[in-house]
Amino acid sequence: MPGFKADFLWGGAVAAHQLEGGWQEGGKGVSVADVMTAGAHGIPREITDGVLPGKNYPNHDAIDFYHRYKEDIKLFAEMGFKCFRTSIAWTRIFPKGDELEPNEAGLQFYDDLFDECLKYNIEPVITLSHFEMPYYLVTEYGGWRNRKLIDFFVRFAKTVFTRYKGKVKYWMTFNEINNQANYHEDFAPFTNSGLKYKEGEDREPVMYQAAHYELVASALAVEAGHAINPDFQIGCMIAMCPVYPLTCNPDDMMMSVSAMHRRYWFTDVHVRGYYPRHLLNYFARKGFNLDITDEDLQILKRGCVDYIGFSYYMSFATKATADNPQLDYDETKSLVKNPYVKASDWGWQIDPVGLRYSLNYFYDLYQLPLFIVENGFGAIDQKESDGSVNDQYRIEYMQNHLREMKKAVVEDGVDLMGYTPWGCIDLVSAGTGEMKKRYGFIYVDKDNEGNGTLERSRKKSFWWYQQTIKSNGENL
Ligand code: P53
Repeated sequence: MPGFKADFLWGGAVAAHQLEGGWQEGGKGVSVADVMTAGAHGIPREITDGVLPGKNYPNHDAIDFYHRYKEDIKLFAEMGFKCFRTSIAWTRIFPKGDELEPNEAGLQFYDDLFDECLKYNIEPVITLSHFEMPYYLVTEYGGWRNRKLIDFFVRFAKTVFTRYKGKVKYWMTFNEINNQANYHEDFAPFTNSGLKYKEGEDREPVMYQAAHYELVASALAVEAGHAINPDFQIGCMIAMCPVYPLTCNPDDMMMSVSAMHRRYWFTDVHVRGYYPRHLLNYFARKGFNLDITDEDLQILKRGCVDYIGFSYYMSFATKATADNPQLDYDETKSLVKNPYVKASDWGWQIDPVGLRYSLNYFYDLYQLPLFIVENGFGAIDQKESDGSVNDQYRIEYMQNHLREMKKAVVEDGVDLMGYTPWGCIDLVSAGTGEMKKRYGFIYVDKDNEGNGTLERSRKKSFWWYQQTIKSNGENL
């Protein structure tokens, strides 16, 4: 039976702000991640007005990858990584975001980091904006509610495309751009788009406006990137949580279609270069008057992505209710528990079949190469007295997902480029700011309060993943 391609990109994924630390080193500016405190499951992270004394900001030091990347990449190489997904912290390159000239120390850091990867034949896979835009752009410009952000982002993109055109081939523009479909909570609008809502403001059109500017900026970046190096592969990055109908009641099925429309129209624009009709009709019904120019619509057509990068952790479920005849989707109210699957300690529903479903969903719709750029199990790990971590539950989670991924490739014929599990080394959780929600194959000695030696050690899953890569998935 055929398996994965010979050049399948096995690797791991992280994001700059969740592991680098060094938040004030090398001329780095303050990012949106630097003003978020630590929360927990059910306790949202606080977004403070700047960096305040006496608060715990876990991203400031993170796991000190900024100083330890050589040691960490060596461990990735030992596992056999073919690629390593990380992001470039925008604030290392343009500390405030609106400068005309980049910060050389920041550029040099990523030169060194990419050289270290290439030394082991590990391909860097780079996200341009992963929840870490300059905080200055929030306070001075209102974040992505401001059209000026397009120019700032494109300048940043062109700068790094040009600088690393011989070192990086695989890129993504905006991490999980569709998280902000959940605009009722503060986290996603802030981390995606630097949006701080005003009291009583109608949040929804602001989100659509910000997302539109980002999609235009993404398209301009794709166009510029292809001109800088025609070999570049530039993708989008979508948070894929398929929304199932709770039952086969036709109304539940239509509610699921509506929910999928609200969460995944972003992919349509990235891939096809135009807005789906259902969304334009929705804007009209809601009376949203958005700044979308004819020139923008031309740009979207010119900057279609080369592949679809996506994260997959869980599936959702929804049902129709009598008080919602228009099937409007509100992520804080419309989701129900799926009785057929279990959930993690953080309430994330574990659904390996949903990964096969997601791969088929994307491939049926778009026929573009797919890249699973995040997947994994956030769990509490117990370090034994001999220093080992027996994370069999993580191995099981991944094995079950990889088996479904393999069926999608071998049986369903999906074109899959690679697989980079999230947090291949323990790092700061995006959603909660915790250290104890661990994803890694590599354990990092640090706790929620910031105590620990930062020492790295191999978990049981390290050896399992090493074997998986070595056999190109034959051992699954
Ligand atoms: P944490 C929500 C739903 C799906 C993925 O998340 C998400 C989120 C945001 O929390 O984020 C992605 O750390 C994101 C990573 C993040 C990872 O999933 O909350 O791209 O930055 O760390 C896992 O457990």
